[in-house]
Amino acid sequence: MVKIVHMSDTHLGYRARRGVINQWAIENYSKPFEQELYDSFLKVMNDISRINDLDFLVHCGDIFHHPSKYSSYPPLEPARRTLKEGLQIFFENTNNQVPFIYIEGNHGIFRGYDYTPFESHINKDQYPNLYYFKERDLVEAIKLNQPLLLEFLEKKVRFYLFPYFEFKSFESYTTAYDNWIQNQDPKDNSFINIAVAHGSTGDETLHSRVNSNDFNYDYVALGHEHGFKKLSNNHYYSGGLLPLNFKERYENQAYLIVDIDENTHNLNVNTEFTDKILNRVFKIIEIKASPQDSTEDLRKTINKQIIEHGLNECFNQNTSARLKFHFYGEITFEKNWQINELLAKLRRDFFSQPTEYNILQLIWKIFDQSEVREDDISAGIIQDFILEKPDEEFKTFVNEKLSVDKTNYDVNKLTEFGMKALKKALRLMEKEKEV
Ligand SMILES: [Mn+2]
Repeated sequence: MVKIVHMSDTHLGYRARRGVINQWAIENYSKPFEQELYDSFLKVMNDISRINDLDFLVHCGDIFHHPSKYSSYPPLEPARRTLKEGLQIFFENTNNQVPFIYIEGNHGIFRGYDYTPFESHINKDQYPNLYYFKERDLVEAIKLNQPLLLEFLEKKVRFYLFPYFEFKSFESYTTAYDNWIQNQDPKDNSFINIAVAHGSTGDETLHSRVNSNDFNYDYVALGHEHGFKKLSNNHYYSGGLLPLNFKERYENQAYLIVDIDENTHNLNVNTEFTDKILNRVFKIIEIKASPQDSTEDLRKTINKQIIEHGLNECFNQNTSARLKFHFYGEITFEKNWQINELLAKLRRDFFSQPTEYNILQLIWKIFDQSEVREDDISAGIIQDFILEKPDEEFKTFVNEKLSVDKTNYDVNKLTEFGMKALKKALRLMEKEKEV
């Protein structure tokens, strides 16, 4: 049996920012939710390092949250120290006998630079059993037309590595990547062949050869999507460590313990959910607002929620809540102003009395029910739609519209524009989700 732990998207250094109380977890060092990520990471690294007969630990990218596309700051100092400590714990407890394989994602790298914070801020060379791959390694492999792999002869295991690479951003990259990827087709089935990739089909950063069974990998360890997801019998996203934002709260995060039989190559995948470690209330609360409600009625409803969740007590960095209120119902302009004004005031009150309220974050969103009723192009529907036969269906749609309109536009050209716009919108949505 070969035993592998698959983890990903730790995002050390992530801080909740919007509508957050200004409190430190450790004075001038870390913020409360940020600290919870560090503590959870160290706990998980300790747990993993104590798994019996572990052969490999694989991390599929985004260990650090910074730098990222929108922030060129290096990782926060506590994030850097936590990673060092986590590596220390892992290698000490395993007597340096278990390889840790890490590929870079799109976070924690300086865009346009060949060196990364993992090299400039960590000194990866001090860990003898750490295997590290970044975009530059992939680019070199493409130039040399060679596979990017790591093999362990005595265990008969090969890892095929796919650090994050935006191969769809230029046509020349796309072609080069398409040509090169054939090198990643395992020739030798007497080995256990594992792909390790950071990317997703949603934003076109996961190649279809990796996403499919084309190359017959025994297991495909994926990172980039933050929720645990089983794509097929042998393709998995482990998800991150903890939910980072409210969307991710409704997914699960995990590390996976993957056992592979060396003879049959049969898989057994155990999911260890890490979102269970979360210590605080972290929740979207739905509130129906009707036009008759007075400000006082709304205030009472919210206070009732605060009490029901046990948040009317002294602020505690470990347990303080992350809350988002969703207001729905018949929302008039007046109602909209009423809610915004009230919530802004309540938040000021809560945050200015930290001995009375245990709240870390308070944000809200207002949904008008008329939006829901007329909304036939919600995100989910577009995404389902686009996965079917988008161009054909779109063409039919444009044709119908034009036959009413009776003008003579070029339907093919319009379809092409429409597809481009949709794809761009979806990519933007994916990026926003990522946070
Ligand atoms: Mn990512």
